Amino acid sequence: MTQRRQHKLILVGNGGEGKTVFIQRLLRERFEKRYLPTPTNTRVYPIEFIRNDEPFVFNIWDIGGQSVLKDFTADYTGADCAIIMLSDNKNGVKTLKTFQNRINQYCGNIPTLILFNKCDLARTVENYDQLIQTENNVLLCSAKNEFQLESPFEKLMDMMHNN
Ligand SMILES: Nc1nc2c(ncn2[C@@H]2O[C@H](COP(=O)(O)OP(=O)(O)OP(=O)(O)O)[C@@H](O)[C@H]2O)c(=O)[nH]1
Ligand SMILES: [Mg+2]
Repeated sequence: MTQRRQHKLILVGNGGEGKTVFIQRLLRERFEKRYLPTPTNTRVYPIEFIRNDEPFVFNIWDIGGQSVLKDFTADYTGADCAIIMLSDNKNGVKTLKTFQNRINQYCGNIPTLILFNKCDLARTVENYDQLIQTENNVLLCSAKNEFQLESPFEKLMDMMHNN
């Protein structure tokens, strides 16, 4: 019998980078223009992909970025992969190390992708160009334009396979 592979994926980043809207677009919902900060109760979205003809389920934990100063670390427990979302905000790049350290501290050395959302904005592409000089596993997407919404998961599956 085929086993469904279940993985806990934490989606983290500063408030307003587009984490929730990105998930909504993956789920084929309309683009939400307003910024509605995710409240303190983290929501989990199971999303299934097919890998080598077998189901591969990411349970995506959408962790509100406004809560970064609160003790949200309980949500990190047991994650086996992570996406740190950045976008046009320069502060996001500055706080990247904070998220990386936090993930290392609570989850160990799990496969972690840095995803620049809002690549429809020039400032995002500038931030991306700067970061790829020093970091590996960095991708661009746009939740607004539905550009590369699934590639991050293909990449993560590759990273997990090679881990
Ligand atoms: N231009 C542009 N705007 C986007 C894109 N994705 C999201 N946004 C906008 O970014 C804002 C924040 O989106 P959210 O998804 O709520 O951000 P978040 O990261 O979940 O924020 P927190 O829940 O506070 O952590 C909204 O106004 C969205 O319309 C994108 O690809 N391009
Ligand atoms: Mg949110």
